[in-house]
Amino acid sequence: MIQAFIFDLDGVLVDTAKYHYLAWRRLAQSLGFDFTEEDNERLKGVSRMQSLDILLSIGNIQADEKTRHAYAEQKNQWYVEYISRMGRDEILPEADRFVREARESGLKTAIASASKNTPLILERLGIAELFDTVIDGRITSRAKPDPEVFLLAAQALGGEPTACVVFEDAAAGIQAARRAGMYCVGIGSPQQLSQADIVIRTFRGLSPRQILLQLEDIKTN
Ligand code: B16
Ligand code: MG
Repeated sequence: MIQAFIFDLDGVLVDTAKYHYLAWRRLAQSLGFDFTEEDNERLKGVSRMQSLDILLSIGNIQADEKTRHAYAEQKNQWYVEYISRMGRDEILPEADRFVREARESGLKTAIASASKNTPLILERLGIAELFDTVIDGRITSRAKPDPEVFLLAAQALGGEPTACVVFEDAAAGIQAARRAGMYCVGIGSPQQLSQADIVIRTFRGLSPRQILLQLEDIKTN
């Protein structure tokens, strides 16, 4: 029986990808090259240092360890500037209502995100109290597609991985959920997220019960 819903943050509950993009593009431009929205797609769900390495390879730039950390720090300062101005209106459509309903129906809820800025984002959106536990990039040592973040969330909730459903927008996150032995609902395009058990475009008009029924159908067929 499903006992918990585990939510990725960026791209599932809030669209911070646009702020990551603005900050990465600012860094690229300061280094003398351009960074497109298409390039930014490659960074979704990927850790900060891995994202930097992808960006530097696009600009064909080599940098030593110290310089790489300085670049990442600069990008993060700009990113934090942007997200500090976010408000509740930036919660993705009906995502908070969906989480609230899941809790009311007796499910446990968790955040499992690669972002070290998770506490700031939850505070800006005013949704921290909707989650029993928060596992994020400050705690984990291995990035998605490694299952660590989801396994730690299940452990903190006291549930078996097979009793958890993960909500993810990134292919690497879906892979991580599968490796953790969990069900996975993709948020986005069915073509890009074909490894998920179910793919939805948005939480709009959707109830936790509908998700549970669809997963039940998959199990029995
Ligand atoms: P930060 P998620 C991920 O969050 C983002 O999708 C990814 O673009 C970002 O690089 C990563 O967090 C690290 O974020 O620089 O704030 O620590 O999708 O796992 O919630
Ligand atoms: Mg994400």
